[in-house]
Amino acid sequence: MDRIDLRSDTVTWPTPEMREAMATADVGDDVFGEDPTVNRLEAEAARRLGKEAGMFVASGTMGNLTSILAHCERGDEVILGDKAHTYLFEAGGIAALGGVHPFTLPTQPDGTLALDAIRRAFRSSDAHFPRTRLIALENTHNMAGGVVLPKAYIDEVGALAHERGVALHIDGARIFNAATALNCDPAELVAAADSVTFCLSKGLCAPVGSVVVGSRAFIERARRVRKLAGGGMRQAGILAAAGLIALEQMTQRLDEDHANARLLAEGLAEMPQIEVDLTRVQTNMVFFGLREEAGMTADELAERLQAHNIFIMSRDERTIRAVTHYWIRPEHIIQTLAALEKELA
Ligand code: TLP
Repeated sequence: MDRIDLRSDTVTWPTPEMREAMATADVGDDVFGEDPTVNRLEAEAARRLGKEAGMFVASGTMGNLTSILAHCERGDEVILGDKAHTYLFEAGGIAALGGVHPFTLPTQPDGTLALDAIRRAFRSSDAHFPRTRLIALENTHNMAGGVVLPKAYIDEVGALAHERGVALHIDGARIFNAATALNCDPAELVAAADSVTFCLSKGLCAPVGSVVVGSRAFIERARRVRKLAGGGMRQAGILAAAGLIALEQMTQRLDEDHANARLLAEGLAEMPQIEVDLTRVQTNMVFFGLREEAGMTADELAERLQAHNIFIMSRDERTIRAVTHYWIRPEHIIQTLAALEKELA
C-alpha cells in the first residue's frame, strides 16, 4: 500500500495471491447455482460457522438486509442496538425495502444490549403492536470500539429469543476478529444464532463480498430477497476465488492486526493530549479522544496527518477511529505515533 491508511479495514487491497486466484477461477452462472467457486465458498463459509448453508452477497449491508428480510415480514419488528451498523449506516434499508420496524435499545459500552431491556422489548400479541420477530447483535461491535461480545452473552440472547419464538441474527462483519480475540472456534461463538453475516472484504482483504450463513430453509428465503434487491450475480466465482483465500488463510493472521492496534493504543495512551481506554482495544480498532489541550478538532488532526501520508477517520468533533489490517505493519504504527507526537506538540 502506498500510504498508511488507518481509516478502515475496508480499504485493504487484495493480495497478489488473490489476484492470481481471481484470474484463473473456475466460473459459471451463479444465478443458476452453477458457479463452482461460489458454491465452494458458500459451503466452506457454512462449515466454518457451523451452519447448513451459505449465500455470497455483494456487501455486508446486503448480507444484513437479505437476512433481516428473510426472517421478517412487513410490519414485523427487529430488536437491535441504537449504535448498530444496521440501524445507523445501512440507509434504513430494512424499513425502506422490507417494512421492518426497528425497536432500538441502548447499545452498552461493551457492545451488548441489556438482557432485561431485551426482555421488556418483546411485544405481546395485542393487535396494536408490531410482531417481534428478530433480535440482531453485532460482533465485533464497530461503534463500541471494535469490542467483542463473548459466547456466553450470545448464548443467553439466543436462549431468550428462542424461548419466545424469535430468531437471532448476528452482524458478524468482523466475526473472525471476535473469534481470534476470544481464541475460540467461530462456529461455537455463533452457535446460538440463526443467521450470521460476515465480510470477506474487510480485514480479510478480499476486494468484494460477504457471506450469509444459516439453515437451508433460511438461505432459500434469503436468495429470493437477494434477487429482489438486484444482488443475483453471474460469474461471481471471480470474486469468490479471492473470498476463499480470505476465509481459509486471512482468518488465521488477524492476531497480527490486533497486536498492531494494541501497539498503537499503548503509544497513544502515553500522549497527554489523548484519551484512550485500553480495555476497549480488543481487536483491530482503536477509538481515541482528543483532550482540550490538543487544541484542535479530530478533523483538523486528520487533515494534518495527511501531510504525513497517514489517513485516519474522525467519528465526531473529538473522537478518532484507527483500524489496523493486513497492509499495516508495526513500522507503520511507529511512524503514525511519531507523526501524532509532532502534530500535537
Ligand atoms: N463498516 C464500515 C463503514 O460503513 C463505517 C467501516 O469502515 O467500518 N456491519 C458492520 C459492523 C460494519 O462495520 C460494516 C461496514 C457493515 C456491516 C457494512 O459492510 P459493507 O460496507 O460491506 O456494506
